[in-house]
Amino acid sequence: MTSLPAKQLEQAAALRSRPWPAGFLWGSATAAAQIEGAGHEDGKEDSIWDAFARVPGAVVNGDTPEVAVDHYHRMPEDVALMKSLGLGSYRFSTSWARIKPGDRTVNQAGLDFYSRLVDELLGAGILPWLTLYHWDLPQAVEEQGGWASRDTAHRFRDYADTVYGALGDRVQHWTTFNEPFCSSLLSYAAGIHAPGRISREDALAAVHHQHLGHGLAAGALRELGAGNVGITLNLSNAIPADLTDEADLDAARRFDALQNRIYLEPLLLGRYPEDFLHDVAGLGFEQLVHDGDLAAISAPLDFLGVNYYHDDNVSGHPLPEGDPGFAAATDREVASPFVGSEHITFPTRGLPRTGMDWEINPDGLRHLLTRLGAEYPDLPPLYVTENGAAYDDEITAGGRIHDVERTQFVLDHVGSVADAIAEGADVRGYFLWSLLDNYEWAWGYGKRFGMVHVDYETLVRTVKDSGLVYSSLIRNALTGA
Ligand code: IFM
Repeated sequence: MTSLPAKQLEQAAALRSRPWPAGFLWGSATAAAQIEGAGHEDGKEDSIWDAFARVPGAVVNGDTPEVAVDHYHRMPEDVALMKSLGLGSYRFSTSWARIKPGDRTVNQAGLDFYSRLVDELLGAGILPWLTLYHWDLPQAVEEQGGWASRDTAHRFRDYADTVYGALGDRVQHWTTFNEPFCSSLLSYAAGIHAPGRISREDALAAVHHQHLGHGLAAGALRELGAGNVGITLNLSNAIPADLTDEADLDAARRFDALQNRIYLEPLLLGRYPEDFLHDVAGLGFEQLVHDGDLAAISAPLDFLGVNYYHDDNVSGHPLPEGDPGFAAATDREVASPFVGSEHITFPTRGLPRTGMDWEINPDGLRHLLTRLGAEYPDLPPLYVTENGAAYDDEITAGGRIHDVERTQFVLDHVGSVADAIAEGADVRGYFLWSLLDNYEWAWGYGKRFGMVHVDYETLVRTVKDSGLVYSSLIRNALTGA
């Protein structure tokens, strides 16, 4: 700790003394396909990410999730690491393709792995926070239609049932989906995530069928006795580049619908946004929504997970010459197919950026958390289920990783959560993304988000300075020191 910049040490000390609500959860998050490896061991079969990674050019460097960071074999060591960091909770996902390979029969070895993980966590005093779907659909299900098929929602409910049957006696917190924006629009319209489809109709079907899968699975979990069932959304503040420009205002409205409201409104209000339905008229969306679907989708949530990385500065005009744009625009251009000929662009605001080229604006997190409460009166308790930053890390000769920028990112965003709470937002936990460096999807292993560095040759784990600071922060916040 002594080699940390004085300003960061002071900031960490000040954060510890903010009035964190009793029982506030401090955790970290990962996802199965990003860390487990053992891609085809003990009965696991292809997920869409195994298949997508084999498509030439789909993933940077041709990186695959086959080995990842070998968490499947190093799980006890990783849980010991979590314990040493003082984590109160660990958010992980289960792999459908490991538990029900090809969605045919239950693979006991797959279930056993998660059962051992849960036992290990509980033994270490760490609360397990389970996500059922973090993007790794069994490839066989994709070949039968994937999320464009309504049947996949029913299969997902059955898979949820299976996982609950094995772990429901010990896991209290159940998240159905992680970031359906990515697993529908980015995956089926933009083609940049598995399965790599480029079809507006399929993407819209994926949106609704994932909502339906959530509703069916949440209902089944509750019937089986689950007490804490929720979903995690990746939300953003859509900021019109020029508040006086009609085209920018309209682009921000459309972007806000696709990134935020087409998830929030069905879940919290039992309807799809009118303006979105108008924008996609003619693409068959309304025919996908059957009687009873929205009632199932909008059954009360016990919590809403919010993943926040950046805001989006939105314009309805072509980028000015020389403006490289906000790099996330390559993802966000997913919005464009739904809005006719007019483009949505993301002009630079001159803010600092992370290694993903994402803008850094910590106050955006405070703004998002407080405005959700204002816009949705029946909002359930919120948990920040992901927040973090990728940077190029270097190990010093002394074996340390002085990730000053990531440390600053974490301190500033945790401060922003404290500000939101002070303004009345009901936020009950914060999970840093990510515990370990891992497989960053189509960006492969080049983007490191971990508070723990992983040497991809030796798989040795080394806690970075950001991990040391986070650990000190949460230990003291927990004890009120
Ligand atoms: O790595 C991802 C994670 O799987 C989902 N949320 C965003 C992270 C960083 O891109």
